[in-house]
Amino acid sequence: MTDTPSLPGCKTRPAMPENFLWGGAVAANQCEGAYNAGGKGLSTADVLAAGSQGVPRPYTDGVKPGLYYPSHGAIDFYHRYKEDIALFAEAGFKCFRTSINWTRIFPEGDEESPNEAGLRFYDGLFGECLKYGIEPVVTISHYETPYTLVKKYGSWRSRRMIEFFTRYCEAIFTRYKETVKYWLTFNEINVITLNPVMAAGIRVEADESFDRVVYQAAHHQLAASAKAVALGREINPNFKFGMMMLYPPFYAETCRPEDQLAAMGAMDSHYLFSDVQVRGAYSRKAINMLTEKDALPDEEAGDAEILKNGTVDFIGFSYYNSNVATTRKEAGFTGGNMLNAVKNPYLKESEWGWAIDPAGLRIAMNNLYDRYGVPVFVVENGLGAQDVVEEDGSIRDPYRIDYLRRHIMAMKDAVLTDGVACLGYTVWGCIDLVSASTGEMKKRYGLIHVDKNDDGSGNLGRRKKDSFYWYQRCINTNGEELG
Ligand code: BGP
Repeated sequence: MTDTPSLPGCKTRPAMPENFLWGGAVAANQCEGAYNAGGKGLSTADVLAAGSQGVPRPYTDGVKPGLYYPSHGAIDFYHRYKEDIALFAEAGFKCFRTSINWTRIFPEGDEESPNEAGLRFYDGLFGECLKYGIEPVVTISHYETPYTLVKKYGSWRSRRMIEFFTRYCEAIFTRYKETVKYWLTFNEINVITLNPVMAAGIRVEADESFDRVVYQAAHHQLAASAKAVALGREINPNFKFGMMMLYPPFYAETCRPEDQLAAMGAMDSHYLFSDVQVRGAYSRKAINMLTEKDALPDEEAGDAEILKNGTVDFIGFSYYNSNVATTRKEAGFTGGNMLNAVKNPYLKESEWGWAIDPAGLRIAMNNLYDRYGVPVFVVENGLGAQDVVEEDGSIRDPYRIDYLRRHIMAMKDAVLTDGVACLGYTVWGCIDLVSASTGEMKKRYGLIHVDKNDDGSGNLGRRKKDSFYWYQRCINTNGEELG
């Protein structure tokens, strides 16, 4: 396994910033459960049945009897958040990233006014964080869309979604304007081109142009995000808005110029999103690429203005694995977050085939900061692995500690040596939760173990893993003690 190669140069800072936001991250649909409590409506996540490694999750037309839907119960964070946040506080979290379940606030999505019970739930949740001095970092839309909006309007295919999303944002910005400062609009907004079902509740039919459908829907999300940012700043000028993208650094497989061009092209398809959200307009290359694909989205008069007025303050991104660009036809593939990756012979892989590459995180941070000059925020990073509960109840997870240690060291290199401005770092799935891609529980990311299995069995008991204590020490020493 390669370690982060050292770059020449000297440290630009002696230590991590004092206000660095160490913490953990989850998504509502992967942990809350209680899918129909408090008047909550059905979301796209609630009609995604369980899959497994290599077996896609069935996206069903409503809830079908006989199928297991992991979001319905998840880890019951809805009823246990007080106990869980107390554990996050014990670990020393400075921030906690979670999302709001849109369908708790607008159960159908197109109502005129919000559901008070849903709003009250998040009053309690954010209040509990603040009680311990934990800053909430809130994703507005994390892989769940009101299912009624899918049925009635075709989800993000429809421009009307901008109006529904804006109404939802107005309700939460107004309600939480004193409790939440950091907002991320859409989780991994670039994933709409890789997994439109998960990201937007859109199933592209065989007789449709995939590119036309997804880039049109993406345009609606980009406009909705920009409108939300502008609206949020009116409601509270102190809000800080971030975009959130999946960032897969692509390495050219060889120094053949064609491979270099392939790597550049692969990255450009992701930068399309960050260019719009950070710079406020589609880039020249994006317009060329979309024109070539015959997928230039229909825009309305005023859209350019909307995008320009709703640029973000920082870039949140997820990082799990790097990828390889090649022009070779016979290249072998392995797993990866949302997109399969070409195998990199220099890297080991997780049990789910995702390449483990700490240096890629340093590269990602540098690339983003060099390109845009706004702070970055590592809002997802972690290792999905199977854990064993020992007879005495302990959970030894040196593999997870090793993964986190090496990624945090790489992040520190980016901050301390390369001078990248970074707001914080949140371990993905700080408490075990449902895997987004497979619906499994056994793919565990947590520092805290939850007694819940793939078939829904388990008593939901929480247990601290070894990695919990390791991360606690890391946070307590502001990233100094990683041994
Ligand atoms: C990201 C998602 C998360 C999360 C994570 C790990 O793409 O934003 O929701 O689940 O990946 O992926 P998985 O759960 O598939 O292992």
